Amino acid sequence: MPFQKAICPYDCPTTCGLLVKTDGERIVGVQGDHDAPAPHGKICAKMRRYEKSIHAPDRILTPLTRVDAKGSGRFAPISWDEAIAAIAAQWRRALRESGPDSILPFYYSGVMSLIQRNCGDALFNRMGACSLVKTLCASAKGAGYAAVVGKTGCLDPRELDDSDFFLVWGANMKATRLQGMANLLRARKRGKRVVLIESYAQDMAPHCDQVVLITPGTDGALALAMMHVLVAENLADFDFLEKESLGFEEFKASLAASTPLWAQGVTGVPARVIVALAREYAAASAPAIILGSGNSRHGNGGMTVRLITILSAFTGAWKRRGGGLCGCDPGGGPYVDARRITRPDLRKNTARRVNINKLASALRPGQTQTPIRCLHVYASNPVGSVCDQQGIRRGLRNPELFTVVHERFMTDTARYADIILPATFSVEHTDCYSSYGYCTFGTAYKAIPAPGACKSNWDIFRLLAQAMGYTDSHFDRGEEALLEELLRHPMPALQGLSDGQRETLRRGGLVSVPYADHTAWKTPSGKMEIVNSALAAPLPGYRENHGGPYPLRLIAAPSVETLNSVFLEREGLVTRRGPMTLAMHPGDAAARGIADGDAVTAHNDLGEVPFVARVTPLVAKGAVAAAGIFRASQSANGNLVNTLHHERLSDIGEATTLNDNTVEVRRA
Ligand SMILES: Nc1nc2c(c(=O)[nH]1)N[C@H]1C(S)=C(S)[C@@H](COP(=O)(O)OP(=O)(O)OC[C@H]3O[C@@H](n4cnc5c(=O)[nH]c(N)nc54)[C@H](O)[C@@H]3O)O[C@H]1N2
Ligand SMILES: Nc1nc2c(c(=O)[nH]1)N[C@H]1C(S)=C(S)[C@@H](COP(=O)(O)OP(=O)(O)OC[C@H]3O[C@@H](n4cnc5c(=O)[nH]c(N)nc54)[C@H](O)[C@@H]3O)O[C@H]1N2
Ligand code: SF4
Ligand SMILES: [Mo]
Repeated sequence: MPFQKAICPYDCPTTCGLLVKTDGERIVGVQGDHDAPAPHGKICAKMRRYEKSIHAPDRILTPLTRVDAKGSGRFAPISWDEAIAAIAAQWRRALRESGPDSILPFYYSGVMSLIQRNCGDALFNRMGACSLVKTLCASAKGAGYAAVVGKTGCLDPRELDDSDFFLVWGANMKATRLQGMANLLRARKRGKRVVLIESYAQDMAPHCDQVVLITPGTDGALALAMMHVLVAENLADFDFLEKESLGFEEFKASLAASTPLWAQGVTGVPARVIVALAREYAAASAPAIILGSGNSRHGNGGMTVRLITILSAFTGAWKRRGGGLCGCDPGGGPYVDARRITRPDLRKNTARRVNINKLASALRPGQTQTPIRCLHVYASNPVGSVCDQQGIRRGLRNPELFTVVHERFMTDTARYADIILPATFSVEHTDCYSSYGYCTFGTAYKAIPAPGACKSNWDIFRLLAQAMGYTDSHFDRGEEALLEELLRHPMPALQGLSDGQRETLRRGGLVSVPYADHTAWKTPSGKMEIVNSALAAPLPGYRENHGGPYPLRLIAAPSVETLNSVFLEREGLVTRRGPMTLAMHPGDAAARGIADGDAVTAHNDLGEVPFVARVTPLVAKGAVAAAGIFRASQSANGNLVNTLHHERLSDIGEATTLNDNTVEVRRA
């Protein structure tokens, strides 16, 4: 039985290379691809049995039409012709009666390969429909980083073996960074220290030498106090900062007030720990800060990342291999010209922008703006992943709204669809992949036929374009032709590939792309912009997050066993993960008469969510943490943690603030 190269399609910075064994019809085995540059043949437990997802008994195999109330999950099979005609008829009516602002395409990160993820844009650009502002993940992190260093690449993860000290800052690497975890384990074996700065350290504590628990949303104050110590004790690289940055003198003066004692009051981290941490950081030659995305998902998230980025350069670590900030954009990309997929040139109007985090508001009836009449969801499960779950459900129940969902499973969003279209798995379509964590790019070709009537996102959008009478030749081409075009017109970052690497891409597989140039600041001023006059707050400083009136700060954390809503079809993984838990500090639990394992209810002004309490000293005092996205059927009242998330956006980057909500918790 032959093996074929494939690539993990999910929203994970590792983008592992896979080898899939087929019998021509089905996938019968999956393993890591040892030729892949990252992570050299390792894959996580979730993907080791990928075939169980692909051939799951509850997979949706035909188009479906709703036969009962919205949300009931009761559907009957229909043909593709019927489904496409019904959708086109609804769109035509909405366009005629309410205009293109009434049609909202909605997608996020279910599939991360470039064509299948982005291909709907071409159709909706041609239609003139709303444009979704896709900031559900780490846009505040990206904006905060870019505010200081522009497009300069961050510390390349391929250098981590040269780092001599690790500050894992709000990153659950065990869940989210498989390859970086290998660097960390090697480093510890060689006696290098790893310090974790976390609000919820359950998974990472065993892999670190020291755990610093911090009140969620206050990391900026810790970074400031560390820089205060570096200046006060003459440990900063003043030469480097004066020569390479804009605004260092002004910033240095402002640091006087950010004493460790002040930061202790804000962060809950003892002042002596802050001082020791700053000294240890300065004593390292090439310290690596590995920055997760959790602390950017706050009202002050962009500012927090600005401050941590400045700290990462404060001792001149950026000059040395292995030193600096890892986990932002390693630079070099983009590798292919995405406009060839999304076709912004097909749009003739100015798009109505709808922020993904404000879906509940967009669907709320009785607004001044044009009501959304048609919602088209693909590669996303907003009922589980987007804030204000109850608001979204109210919107989806509106009988005036026509909802289409492309899916592989009956998700909590699909249950509200009028029509469901059966989507493919990665091994059933062709595409290219660009890793967002490691500097790799790859291609993977269809390995098995799609089962039943399943079709890829692009094939579905091509049918819809045809039904709408859009005759642009773009919609005539299959994904193979589109991929060929992308590879024929590589962006500069892919132009330096060797003949062997180009052959790998032609046949399927991943290549390690050339190192980006990290030596010159790619900012408007050509310097590192500590003070950035283009921002509303040019001089960085501590800002409070949104917070709220309830006593406990709620954060949502990734789960090792699942990946957002992906893998919820896998009974083994879901069973190992267990019930919906809420981690609480022993002091906070005792104050409420809560013991480990108790049924509890978390509530705020948006609603109530049932959990099982996990009482642990590995969560910061005053914080509660809910890991993973679940199915509504696993919740006693059907509500998931995103019931408790507000729509509020971050300071810069228009991003989610899903870690910035407050709740009260009581025994159920
Ligand atoms: N197994 C698994 N893999 C995944 C995912 C998953 O859910 N499970 N998710 C995928 C996705 S979508 C992404 S974006 C990536 C990255 O996924 P992310 O969800 O961004 O995960 P991390 O970057 O590891 O960072 C999250 C960490 O931030 C912590 N945190 C939250 N708020 C704060 C705070 O204010 N301060 C500090 N110091 N810590 C805080 C949380 O406790 C958590 O450990 O991983 C991807 N890979
Ligand atoms: N409570 C809580 N909320 C979160 C997070 C959290 O950790 N906790 N994480 C946040 C983050 S970082 C992110 S990135 C977002 C992710 O939010 P979403 O982008 O909504 O991702 P998922 O919830 O995983 O839903 C993706 C869906 O896409 C489907 N899918 C997979 N492949 C394909 C395909 O090829 N075609 C089609 N049509 N569908 C496909 C899957 O079956 C799945 O149901 O959620 C955010 N929300
Ligand atoms: S989910 Fe992440 S770690 Fe697992 S195989 Fe995919 S890319 Fe690799
Ligand atoms: Mo994400």
